[in-house]
Amino acid sequence: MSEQHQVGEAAGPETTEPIDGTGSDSTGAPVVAPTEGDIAATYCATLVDEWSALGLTDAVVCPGSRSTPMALALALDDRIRVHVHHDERSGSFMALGLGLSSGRPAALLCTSGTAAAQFHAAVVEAHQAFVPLLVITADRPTELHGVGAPQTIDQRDLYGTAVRWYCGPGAPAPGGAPWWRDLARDAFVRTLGEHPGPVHLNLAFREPLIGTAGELPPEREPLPTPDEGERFPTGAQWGLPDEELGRMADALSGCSGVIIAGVRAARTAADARSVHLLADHLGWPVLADAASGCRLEVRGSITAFDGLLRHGPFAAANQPEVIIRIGGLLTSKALNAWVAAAPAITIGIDPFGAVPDPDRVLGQKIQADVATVCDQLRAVIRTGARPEWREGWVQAERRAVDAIDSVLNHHVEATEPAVAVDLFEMLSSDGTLVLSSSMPVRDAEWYAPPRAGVRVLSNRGANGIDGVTSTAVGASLGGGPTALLIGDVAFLHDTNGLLGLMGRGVNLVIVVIDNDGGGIFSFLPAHDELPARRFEQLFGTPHGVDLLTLASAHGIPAERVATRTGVQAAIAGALTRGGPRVIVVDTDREANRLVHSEIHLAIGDALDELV
Ligand SMILES: Cc1ncc(C[n+]2csc(CCOP(=O)(O)OP(=O)(O)O)c2C)c(N)n1
Ligand SMILES: [Mg+2]
Repeated sequence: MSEQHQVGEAAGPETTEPIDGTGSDSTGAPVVAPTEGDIAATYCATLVDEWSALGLTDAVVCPGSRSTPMALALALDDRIRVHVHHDERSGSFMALGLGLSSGRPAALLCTSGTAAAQFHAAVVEAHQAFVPLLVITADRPTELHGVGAPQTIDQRDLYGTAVRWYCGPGAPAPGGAPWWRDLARDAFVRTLGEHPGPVHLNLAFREPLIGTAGELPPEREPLPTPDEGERFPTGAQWGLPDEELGRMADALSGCSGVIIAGVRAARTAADARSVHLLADHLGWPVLADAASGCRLEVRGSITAFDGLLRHGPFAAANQPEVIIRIGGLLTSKALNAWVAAAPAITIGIDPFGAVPDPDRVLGQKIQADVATVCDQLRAVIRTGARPEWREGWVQAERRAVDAIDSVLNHHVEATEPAVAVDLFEMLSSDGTLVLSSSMPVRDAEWYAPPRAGVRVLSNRGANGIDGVTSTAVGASLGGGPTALLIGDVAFLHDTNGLLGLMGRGVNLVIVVIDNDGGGIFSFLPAHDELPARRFEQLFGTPHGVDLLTLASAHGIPAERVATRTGVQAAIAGALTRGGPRVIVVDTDREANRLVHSEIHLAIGDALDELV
């Protein structure tokens, strides 16, 4: 439940002020009492000062009047980079992207009214994906509620259960000053708690909204800051207690098993190393999502698991006795069905205690630090699987990867899987790749090569196709080359993500797969069961929008390509030139369905030869 917190109005004034707002000091000189604007300016400067001290570096500010005191305070603090965004929905996803890539909350500010409601989708994503986010909505003071004041809605608990904390402290009054820094700390620290996520401060301001900040309340003892290089909140820092470790070691010892690494399974390179060291020790393969941090170029790292497990004989012949799942859910239905049907002990490990389990297959959920548990298990387990167990997976992986390559190499035209593969291969190893929901995330999961160092991000908390461009823009604000792989519908959903992009000083290559609609639906039963016209109307949803013109309207250089070499040249050029660029890749939904079938068949044939 959200808490209410009164630090402003509830606290009486510290000093008595004359009614007319004037008085005199001890020397008899006239003293002008602070206006509401001055109080708000001091209050906001205090919150911002405290947040800066705690490590806030970025704020996304959406224009509006009621938020003036906070907008000015953020802009006046040299330690904070202010990113202005016209559109609250895109702006909120930009703040989400900042938090997703840095592991630190960005501040997100808007005026009162429906502007605040526009943040909701990003707040939900931040909630479900454990992304820290400091949401600040401006509001009218209490006396303007319920009387039809313009641009006034009920903003209390606006985001419901999606926030870690809600606080509506009322309009500031000088008497509350001793608690202003506490309010700032409470909000900031809660974004980074055991379960990082969004916090909502609903700050009321009275007119006048512009004033001069006075002396700030004294600073507090600094809080410990996270270790240098710790990019993400790490959740649980502990491992398994001895007794549980013993039980788990017994269960794993001598068994043939797999580790399935989903999104953000490894939050650091050390996590990934520990996962692979344990897998090596046990003689198990690691089935690693492209966004897991565990897809490394090492023996036993399996990338083509979707294709392998679509092949019935392989899936049946390679039943594990134990499955360890780390990180988010994978999109591969073949993999998830194989896990659900496996007569295996299935254990989930997650530092936030949040391993997704929609099929209810987990026999045990462990909230612990991934690297610590892996290291502990490696130290106590003596016997691994038979060597043939992992060898079977390694051989099959090699065959499957060759099969994928050879199918893709036969296509001169741009194919969607090849675009994913090429983008992964071409991005420099200090780069960040953002994947949109729908086919981009799947093509990357199923076909992307291992790329150590490349950071892969996507909105997998709620799997929306909204705010994806803005998420990538937010991620790119952290510096370093960033690429986005996105479908045309998702791109259209967030064209306002392009607002102001040329002025944001980022290196962002946006690769739009333009199949004129929702390509993913061609893989669903509706594609075969509905008349073609009905399918196109409700699922295919062609739009015919010229995406190049759209990019040009924002002054963003853009080009359209239709061949694989064209795609490669465009990506190479964009990465070399830097800055924002849109590359629109022409594909066809029906052809995409066929190329995926071609790949599955080729993998099947390659595996048949193995037996
Ligand atoms: C906000 C939101 N609306 C709708 C959906 C449902 N949805 C999932 S994929 C998709 C189509 C996406 O099309 P596109 O981005 O072009 O990718 P493609 O399927 O062509 O790969 C839709 C509408 C969603 N996930 N999120
Ligand atoms: Mg599409």
